[in-house]
Amino acid sequence: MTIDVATGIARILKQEGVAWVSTFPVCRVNNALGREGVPMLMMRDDRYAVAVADAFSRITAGKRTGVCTFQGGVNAAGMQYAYAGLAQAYEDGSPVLCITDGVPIGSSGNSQFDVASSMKTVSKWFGYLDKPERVPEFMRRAFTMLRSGRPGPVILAVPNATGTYDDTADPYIPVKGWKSAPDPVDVRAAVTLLLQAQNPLIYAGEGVIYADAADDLKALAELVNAPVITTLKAKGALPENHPLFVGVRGDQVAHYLTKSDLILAVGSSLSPGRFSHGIPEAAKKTIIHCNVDELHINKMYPTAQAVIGDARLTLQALLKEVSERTSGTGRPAGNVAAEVKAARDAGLAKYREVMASNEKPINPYRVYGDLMQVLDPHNSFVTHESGNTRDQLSTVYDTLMPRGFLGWGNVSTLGFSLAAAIAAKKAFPARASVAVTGEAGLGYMLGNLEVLLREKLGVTVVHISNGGFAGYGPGFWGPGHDPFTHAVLGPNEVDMAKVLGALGLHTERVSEPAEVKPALQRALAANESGRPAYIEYLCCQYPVYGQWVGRSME
Ligand SMILES: Cc1ncc(C[n+]2csc(CCOP(=O)(O)OP(=O)(O)O)c2C)c(N)n1
Ligand SMILES: [Mg+2]
Repeated sequence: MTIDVATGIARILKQEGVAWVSTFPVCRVNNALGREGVPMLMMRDDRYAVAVADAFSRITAGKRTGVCTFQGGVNAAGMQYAYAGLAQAYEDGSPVLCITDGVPIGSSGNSQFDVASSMKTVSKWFGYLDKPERVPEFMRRAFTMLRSGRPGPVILAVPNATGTYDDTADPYIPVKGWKSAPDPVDVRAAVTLLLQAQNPLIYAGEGVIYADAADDLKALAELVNAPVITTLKAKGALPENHPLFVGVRGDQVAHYLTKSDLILAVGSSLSPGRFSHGIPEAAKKTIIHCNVDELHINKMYPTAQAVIGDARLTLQALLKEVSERTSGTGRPAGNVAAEVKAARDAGLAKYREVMASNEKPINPYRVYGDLMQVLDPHNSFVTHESGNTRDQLSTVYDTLMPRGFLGWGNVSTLGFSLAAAIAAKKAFPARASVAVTGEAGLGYMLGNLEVLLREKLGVTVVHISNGGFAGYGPGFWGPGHDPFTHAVLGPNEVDMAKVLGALGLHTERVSEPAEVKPALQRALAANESGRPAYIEYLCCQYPVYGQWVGRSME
C-alpha cells in the first residue's frame, strides 16, 4: 500500500510498542501521529520534550523507548532550543529517539545554523531520511542502535514527511536489540586478578541497570565478599540496605576508594566528571574495567584488564568463573560486612542527626528523612535537581530498587527533575513520583507545570527553599564559590505556594519541622486523584554535602 513517510513512521512506532510521544510543536510527523492514534504529551518547550522522553528511556532502563519530536529544518528554532536536552541525553548515555523535520533537499546551506553537524555532536546516530522508501531501513537502524551496545540518543531528520512509498515492499519487523558476551580469556584474567586482591571494591555504573543485572551484581558481590559503591546514575543498582553497600558518596565512599587495591568497575565509563568520583592513586591500583564499549577503556585511568560486553553477561561470566575456581565458596567473608557497616554508620552519623532535626528554618535533611519515612521504597520514585539536592539526597536517600531513585547528570542540567518525575508517572502510574528541587530548578520548570495540570499527572514537586542558589560545596553565598550570583527573590518576597496554587496545583508552604511529614502525606494524597502538588519547605542554608572524591569543594 502506498503511504506517506510520516504515516509510515507513526505506524512503525506503534509496531515498536511506543505508547506516546513527547513533543513541542511544530514537527510534520505530529499530524500523522495524531491521525494514527499515537498520543502526544505536549510539553511547553522543546528541551522538555526531549527531557521527558530521555527520562522515560532511563527510568525503564531502555526497555521502553522514549520518543520525542521537535521543530527542525530550515526554521530550526525548536531544534536549537532542544539542543540542551539532546546534549544532556548524549552526555548521560540515554537511548532516546528524537524525530525532527529535516532540511528539505535543495535548501541546504540556506541557514546559518548547520543542522547536520550540530546534531552529530549530540547523537549516537543522526539519520537524514533522504528517500521515502528508506523509512523501514532508517527505523530499523534507529531501533537497533537504541537497543544495542552503548546507549545514546538517535536523531532522525525527515525532510519530506509527505513523500510516499510502498510499505509492502520492505515490511517492517520490530527490532530485538543485541548483546555481546565477553571473551572468556578476559573473564579468566579478570578473576585471577580479583582473587589475588586484598581489598577489592566493586564500582557499579548505570550499565548494570540498563542490562537488568542488579541481581547478578548482588550475587557477585556476595560471592567475592566485596564492598560496592555505585555511581550517581546507578543509584539503586544494589539495594542500599545490603550489608555490602558502601554508598554513592560521603566519607565512607572516599575511604573505600582510597583503601582498595583493586577496582572492579562494571557498567561505568570511569570518567571522573563533576559529579562522579575520581580514583585516588589510580596507577597504583589494579583496575578491571567491564564495559559494553571500548570507548571508555584506558580512558582516564590505566585499565589492567578490560572485559568488554553486556554487563549482565559479564557479571554472570565472572560469577561462574569465581565459583568454579573456588569450588563455590568465593572469597572468604572476613570482616567485610562489619567494616562496611561501621564505615557507613560513621560516614552517615552527621546526616542522620540532622535528618531528625527540629531546627527552624527547617534543615533540608529533615525533609529527606521524612520523605524516606513517608514513601514506600518499593513503590515510589524520587529524583533530585542540580545543586544541593543532588549532593545531599544522593548521600542519604536509601534506595531499595533500581530506579526507586533516579540519579542523573554527568553534567546536571537544571530542570531535568520535573521531566524525570513526569516520565516516572508515565512509566509507573501507581507509584508516587517526587522531584526535589531548589530555586533554580524550579525556575526552569515553571512553564511546564501547566503540563501536570493538563495531563492530570499526580507528581509532587518538593522545593527546598533556601532563599538563593547554593549550588554545591559550601554554596554560592558567604565564603562560597559564587558570592555575587546567588540572591534571588526568596520566600520573604514571593509566596510561591500562592503563585502555583493559583495555577491549580495543590500547594503548601511549610515552616514547622513537625509539618514536614503531614504536608507530604497531603500532597501524595492529592496526587492519587491526579492532582499535582508543590510544597515549599522554608529551609536553612545547610552546608554539609558529603563529597565526590577527587573533586575540589569549590
Ligand atoms: C542549565 C544549567 N545552568 C547552570 C547550572 C549551574 N548550577 C548548578 S546548581 C545551580 C544553583 C542551584 O541553586 P538552587 O536551585 O537554589 O539549589 P540549592 O543548591 O540552593 O539547593 C547552578 C546555577 C546548571 N546545573 N544547569
Ligand atoms: Mg536554593
